[in-house]
Amino acid sequence: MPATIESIEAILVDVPTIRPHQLSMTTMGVQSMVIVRMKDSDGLEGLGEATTIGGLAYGPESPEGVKLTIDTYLKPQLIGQPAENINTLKVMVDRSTRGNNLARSAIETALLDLQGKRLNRPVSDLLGGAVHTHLPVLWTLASGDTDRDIAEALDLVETRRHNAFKLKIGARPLRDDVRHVAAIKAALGEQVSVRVDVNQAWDESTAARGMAELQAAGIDLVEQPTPMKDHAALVRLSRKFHLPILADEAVADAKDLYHLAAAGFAGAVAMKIAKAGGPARALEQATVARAAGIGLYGGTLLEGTIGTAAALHAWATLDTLHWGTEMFGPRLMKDDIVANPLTFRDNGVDLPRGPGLGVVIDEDKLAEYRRRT
Ligand code: MUC
Ligand code: MG
Repeated sequence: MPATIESIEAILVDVPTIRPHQLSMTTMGVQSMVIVRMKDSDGLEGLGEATTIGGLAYGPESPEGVKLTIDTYLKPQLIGQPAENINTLKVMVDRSTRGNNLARSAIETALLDLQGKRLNRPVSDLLGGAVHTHLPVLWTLASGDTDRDIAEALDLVETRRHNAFKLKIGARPLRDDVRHVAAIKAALGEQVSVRVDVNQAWDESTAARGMAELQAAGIDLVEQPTPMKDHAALVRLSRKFHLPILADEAVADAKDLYHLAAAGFAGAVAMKIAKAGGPARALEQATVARAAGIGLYGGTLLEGTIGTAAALHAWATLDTLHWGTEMFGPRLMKDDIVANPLTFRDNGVDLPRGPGLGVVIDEDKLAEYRRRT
């Protein structure tokens, strides 16, 4: 008898951040995650996670909405189904559900974790096999204060936690942002890579001025300078500057990337399991990117350890990640709900060992941070 899916629980969890995290659209003091626990008839459990930034400030799915989607729509379809053919289950969900990629990502992750545990293999094996066991990870400086950001970065460089940094800008006038970024780059020096993420805050002419000044300041990469739907602006900017652009909000899945590439975009793409609808779907973008000569980057929506581990299993299957990864989400949070946190060392993170995601829930911590309604 093949194992069937017996129960699915979607749990809202709120963990404070170690400091305010300031983006162009919101400042975070807490991270809210939806943790999925999927049990099968053999007693195995698969874990998944869906996480976004600032409720509805970043994207169209909120943590509360993800829980509702899973509880009301996805769970009733999946209960009682054979758990072992993930593609069949994905086809079923695709037929009944549009959008809702965060919820789908949590479900795909839980199915992969369950399958990995059943087969006693890591999730990366289910995705074709890891070609790396250690991945580079940058850190985001976003305290909102230049001196505090510099002190934070110098400490992380000194302890070999990170040697690349992303600065969140776009909330302040351009002149102030450029001054802030240039001061940090000057303090960190040539050996350290400094990039910026504008999170869509600029119009095209502000972006053109900003990119010229950031190029002169020695910045390596500019992420999503213009609004997500303005593909034409992203294409024009990418052709105007040598400073590369990283497309983030503009590209959720392989189809978005195909359209951007076909329009003439030259640059790189931030893959995210949440945007794409799961680790396997996120990897579909890598195929399009490789065909179009677009660089790859392992992105995050600031997931906790479960979502971060799922993404790492996916990114580890890629030979080249031109811009590394930003899978530091668990370290932005004050605490962890897993018993075996990821190992961050040597400017990167180790791929967790399986079976499955290689992550074990800490029941006491989950009870502590679980949202009480
Ligand atoms: C984003 O837009 O890239 C990733 C790192 C970070 O600090 O924010 C996220 C979202
Ligand atoms: Mg971004």
